[in-house]
Amino acid sequence: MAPRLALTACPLDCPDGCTLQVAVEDDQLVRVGAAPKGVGNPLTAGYICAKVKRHAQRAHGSRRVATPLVRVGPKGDAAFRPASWDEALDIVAGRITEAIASHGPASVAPYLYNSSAGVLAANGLTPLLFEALGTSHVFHGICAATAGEAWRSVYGRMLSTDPLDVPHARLVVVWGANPAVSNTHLLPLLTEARRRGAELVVVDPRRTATAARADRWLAPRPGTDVVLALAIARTLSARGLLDRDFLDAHTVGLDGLLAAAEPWTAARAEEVCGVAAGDIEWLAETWATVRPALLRPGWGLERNRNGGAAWRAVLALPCLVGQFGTLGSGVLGATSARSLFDGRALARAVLGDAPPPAAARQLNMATVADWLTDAALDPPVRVLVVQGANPAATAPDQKAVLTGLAREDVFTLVHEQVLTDTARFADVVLPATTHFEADDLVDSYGTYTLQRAAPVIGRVGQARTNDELAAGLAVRLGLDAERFDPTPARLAAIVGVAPLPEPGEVVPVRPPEATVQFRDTFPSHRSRDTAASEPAVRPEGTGRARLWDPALAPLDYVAAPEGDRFPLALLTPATPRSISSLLAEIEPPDGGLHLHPEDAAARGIAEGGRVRVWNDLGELELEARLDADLRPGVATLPKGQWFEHGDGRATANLLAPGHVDVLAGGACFNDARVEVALL
Ligand SMILES: Nc1nc2c(c(=O)[nH]1)N[C@H]1C(S)=C(S)[C@@H](COP(=O)(O)OP(=O)(O)OC[C@H]3O[C@@H](n4cnc5c(=O)[nH]c(N)nc54)[C@H](O)[C@@H]3O)O[C@H]1N2
Ligand SMILES: Nc1nc2c(c(=O)[nH]1)N[C@H]1C(S)=C(S)[C@@H](COP(=O)(O)OP(=O)(O)OC[C@H]3O[C@@H](n4cnc5c(=O)[nH]c(N)nc54)[C@H](O)[C@@H]3O)O[C@H]1N2
Ligand code: SF4
Ligand SMILES: [Mo]
Repeated sequence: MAPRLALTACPLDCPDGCTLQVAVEDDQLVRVGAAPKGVGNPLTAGYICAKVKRHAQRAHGSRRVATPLVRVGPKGDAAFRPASWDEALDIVAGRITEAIASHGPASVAPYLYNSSAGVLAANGLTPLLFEALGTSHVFHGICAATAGEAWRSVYGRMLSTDPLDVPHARLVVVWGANPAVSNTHLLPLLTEARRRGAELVVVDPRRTATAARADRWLAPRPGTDVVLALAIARTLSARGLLDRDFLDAHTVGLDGLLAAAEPWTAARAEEVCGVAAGDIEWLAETWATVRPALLRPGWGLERNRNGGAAWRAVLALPCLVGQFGTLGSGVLGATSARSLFDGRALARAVLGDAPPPAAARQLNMATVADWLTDAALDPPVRVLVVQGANPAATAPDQKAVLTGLAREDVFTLVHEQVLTDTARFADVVLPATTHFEADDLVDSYGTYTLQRAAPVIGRVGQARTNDELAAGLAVRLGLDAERFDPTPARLAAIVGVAPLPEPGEVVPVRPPEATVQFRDTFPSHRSRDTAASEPAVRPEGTGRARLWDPALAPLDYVAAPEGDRFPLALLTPATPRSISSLLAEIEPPDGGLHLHPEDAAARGIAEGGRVRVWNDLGELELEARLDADLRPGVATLPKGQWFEHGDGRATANLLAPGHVDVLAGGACFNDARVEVALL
């Protein structure tokens, strides 16, 4: 019999939101591919990435968690016995009850990320279960927190430009993003814009595959973008290139921004950023004159101590030159539909109208290494619940994270699809469904689409969804079973999506004719403190961009304190092999340490040589790769490695520092500074 074809959607933490077509035989996925052209999300355009083509190997692979597991050996050894769901849930509920009785609800820490899960799995019953219990809240500082807060500070709730409008641009500035790897379906749109005459500028310390397609590549030293952006602002002002009409009509805070920019002449900026003054001036002039211009900032901008300042300064630039109001102008930010759902409606339906328990203790994913090892934390963490995340491999300061995960006095539940490096440390592992086995919705942060991921195969092993897990715990913890009913159609209806879209159907989240910023969507800061300068007379939703906010930290540049001890900046960019650590186990990224040939030569290192790379946090032993596409002083290792890759004992995250950005508490992976030597 020929395999059965079915449509679904990809929920992985990738901006593209592809519509998938899978082939199924004997209830097994035999192929994962793209939906035919013309079906589903137009951005998919008939192709998907290579890694998701391998997703069947993951869904049915030997690493899949098939049954609940209960630890029988030392933590970290992955010695488990199988158990029934009932037994495992009883154990977990018992430990949560004990922790609450002995140390209060804040002693329970739910590390719930689910950025590669569907909308319901991520925003459904599990966070509400822990809200109902009044446990600690674990903030998503691991990614995009800084970028999101910067966007809110400048543009409030203004929507992103629609990526489908990219071909209308005549200038595209891609800053700290590498869409050739991490947003591959944007590339054809960039190519189309270039075919129609657009200039592409890429700002990245590496000559990425995106930079290789660009007309100009500017390579700042990592973490110095705030200086580069302020120097552009100063150049625009000094040369009379500011769009005064736009600024007067649509912004506040120009004087504050220009005061912050005043010290940064192009020449002084060149010293700090390593970008030639002439290039800085060229970009300022080009941005002011080539119209329409589009900015696509990336998350590479945020992963350092200056990330918030950099994002805020970069986001202000299009306002200085008035690059808004027409198709092909504006800023491509996150398009997530989740914010359009009525999340509070679900909270009311599940939790009732009772006021939530007293403000929960806030913990941060980005500092898990600290709080999980902090002997003085009051109350201490007694139960850690990890769902939709793999902190052993993905959080900074890995050595401390592992010390925390190995604590005997912390009971750890991991709800997972596969036996990750984190799951190996669990007391109980519960098997999770993949999106091929469960009913859910898929939105994306790089397209204005909402789609259905309906089950295309039966459950693998005894896998359960996140909402089913929450329901199972809720009844054992004395909460109302009906309110915690995990039926997907019920949950979707409550948040405002009824009926569920058909597989392959796309619910447009934003009207196609209303995608232009400062024409169809405007900044709005109404949800935050309303500054005195906020024009109250404007109609709803037509507020101003806030170029500078006196309530926030100054737009300062802080140099890395390591100085000469650790002269190389270690970046850990996304690779085509994985989405974070997901799928890296199938075909791992090359684990070699990339070094610029000059940096290698200065240390007597040749291609393939065994090196040690270290800082105060740890040391890895790896093979060297000479890479002339880096700017000198920059080294790279792949994001998303498992322990078994590369060094074989730890990953790049061993060397990533645990401090956070001041704006939003975002992780600073790319502040890793290292030294390298031949072994
Ligand atoms: N294939 C693939 N796709 C992915 C992911 C993946 O792991 N693999 N991850 C997904 C996720 S979770 C996210 S958040 C996004 C991330 O998407 P991106 O932001 O595109 O990804 P990154 O690789 O983190 O960073 C982008 C670029 O920033 C550069 N960079 C690093 N530091 C600096 C700096 O200080 N200044 C400047 N200007 N550039 C800098 C890096 O060299 C890199 O090329 O991608 C998503 N898509
Ligand atoms: N060195 C370095 N580290 C980084 C970064 C970096 O740039 N450099 N980038 C960071 C970024 S951008 C991000 S987003 C984070 C990601 O950090 P994490 O979210 O911790 O990492 P993932 O690998 O995405 O892990 C997600 C896990 O969720 C599981 N999962 C998927 N769907 C479901 C579901 O429906 N239910 C359940 N229960 N589980 C599910 C997957 O099997 C996978 O193991 O990593 C960060 N780590
Ligand atoms: S990971 Fe991204 S590019 Fe790959 S199939 Fe999923 S949405 Fe598409
Ligand atoms: Mo991310």
